[in-house]
Amino acid sequence: ALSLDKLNMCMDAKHHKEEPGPEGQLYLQCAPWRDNACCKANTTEEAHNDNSYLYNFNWNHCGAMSPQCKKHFVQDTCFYECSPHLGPWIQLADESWRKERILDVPLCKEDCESWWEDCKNDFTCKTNWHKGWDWSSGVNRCPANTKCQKWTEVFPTPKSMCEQIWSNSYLYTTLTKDSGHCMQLWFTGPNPNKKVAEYYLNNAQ
Ligand code: FOL
Repeated sequence: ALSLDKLNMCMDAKHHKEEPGPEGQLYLQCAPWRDNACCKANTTEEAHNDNSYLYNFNWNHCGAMSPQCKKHFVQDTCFYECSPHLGPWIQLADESWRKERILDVPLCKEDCESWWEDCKNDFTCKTNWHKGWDWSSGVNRCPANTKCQKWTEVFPTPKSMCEQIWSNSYLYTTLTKDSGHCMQLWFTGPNPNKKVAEYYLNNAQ
């Protein structure tokens, strides 16, 4: 947040570094960010654990989340904690646990759709996973006024899931990875999102 460089900065949130930089040992699914990251190695290890200390968040709040669904939440955590190219979408947040958040990051269609496809046989009780949980046990449980439902009842479309689950962190788009105009959760090699951030900075949304 101290940075004036919107193309290379970290948000002021719970676990982010002040400034991005290389991290040799980023864990498994977070390894693609190792050349330049806002996360520390221990954050990326924790990101792969259930009920991790990052947010004490329980993916298994409606029975065990399937492994194919969980891998997308791990990837989302890597993207959220590690990305140094979210500057154009960083906003002040009015929340106890972070000063800044991301809003309306244009997500590539493939990443949103494969996430929803891999989760569509899972269950959840809430559309917004940021707010309104029962934390009395230390991890989030479904609040009393809710019931576990099929994923597709709670999130009828990929767009509804990608936009609602984290309070509009993401904007659903029909842009594909090859457009260069949407952000990718899944990539190998050099981070393709730097050019995307550059595009949106120059074309002031
Ligand atoms: N991924 C993305 N893409 N964007 C995000 O904003 C994001 N945020 C988290 C994880 N991955 C993300 C953090 N998740 C609570 C719940 C979830 C969470 C962080 C904190 C939580 O404590 N909720 C309380 C309200 C807390 C408060 O606002 O003071 C609750 O009522 O359930």
